[in-house]
Amino acid sequence: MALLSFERKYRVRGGTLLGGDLFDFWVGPFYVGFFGVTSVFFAALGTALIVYGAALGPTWNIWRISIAPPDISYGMALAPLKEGGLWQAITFCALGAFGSWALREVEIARKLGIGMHVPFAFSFAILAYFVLEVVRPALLGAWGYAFPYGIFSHLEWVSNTGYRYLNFHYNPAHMIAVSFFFATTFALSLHGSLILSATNPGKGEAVKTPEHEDTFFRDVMGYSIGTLGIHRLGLFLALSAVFWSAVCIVISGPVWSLGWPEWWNWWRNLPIWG
Ligand code: 07D
Ligand code: 07D
Repeated sequence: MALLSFERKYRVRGGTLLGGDLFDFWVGPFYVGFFGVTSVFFAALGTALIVYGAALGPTWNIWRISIAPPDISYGMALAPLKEGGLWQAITFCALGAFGSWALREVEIARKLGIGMHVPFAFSFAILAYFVLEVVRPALLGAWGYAFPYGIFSHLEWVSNTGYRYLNFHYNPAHMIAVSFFFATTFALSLHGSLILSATNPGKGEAVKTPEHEDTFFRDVMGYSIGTLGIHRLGLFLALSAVFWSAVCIVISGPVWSLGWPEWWNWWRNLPIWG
């Protein structure tokens, strides 16, 4: 079925979580829905607040614009707009927009009768963001521990927070997260290249089947995970990467406040060394 006739067939009412028929329509190719409206609302308001923050100065340089969270002295309290309140409002809008986007994905998946894998996956990214901006600051007692909204300033935050623990590479959960990120790109490069090799044969040659793909890996390493399995593995690797990232940052401070290299002293302190 061609894409456009497929869309016509499946563009039917129902499957919404909220709003019933009210927002159950499309604008061009985009499904709207109640959560489409809230997504646009929060994203527009959040962006407008970032532009307002930029207008307060001191720069319009896109790389250097930065909207910082309140000073540590405010704790978890609400701060005046120009002293971090803006950051708090933007964070609220960001969470509203990300959450709405995930729920809109749920509504679309329900309409199509497909699984919830996409919103489930996106919710891991939202979790990482929520941990960075809300959970860890709350555990440490101040919004000031969150990262600022700016292209370069958020990199400063990552570097400063990393060096606060001397060498962040020694954080064991960071190691696991990094390894999962590397494993994700490894799996995707194997999968992408394999699929292209089978579906883009030389001129005049027939497109090859999944049997060819499976046989390639059985010949290479004795085992093929299979056509469905590779996608399960990919999703598992990618979500594990983000999950362990969230773990690595939430334990930095709330659980371990010394340098990460020192954490490894448990190894030297094992009684087996005599
Ligand atoms: C390719 C999907 C498309 C998404 C894109 C991002 C914005 C922000 C905001 C002007 C892979 C669109 C960007 C809407 C504009 C303003 C105020 C996803 C793809 C293209 N970072 N980070 C970037 C965000 C954090 C880190 C780039 C967001 C944490 C490092 C972009 C968040 C830590 C480096 C960006 C976030 C961290 C970057 C490219 C939220 C740990 C880089 C992103 C909401 C996770 C790289 C100058 C990309 C860079 C980079 C956006 C959070 C570390 C500006 C939206 C605090 C080390 N980050 N980041 O391609 O070049 O993602 O920075 O949590 O080196 Mg970041
Ligand atoms: C938070 C993004 C969420 C995004 C959302 C969507 C829009 C819409 C619209 C495009 C989590 C946003 C969408 C805005 C866009 C349109 C139209 C993703 C998030 C909700 N590190 N490190 C990580 C590596 C070092 C440090 C994670 C590597 C140094 C700190 C990952 C190296 C020091 C933190 C990682 C390295 C240090 C991290 C990031 C190498 C600095 C974190 C991925 C090779 C001196 C962060 C939860 C992530 C973290 C994090 C990798 C080096 C410090 C595992 C490969 C030694 C402080 N590092 N790091 O989490 O865990 O994505 O965050 O050197 O906080 Mg690290």
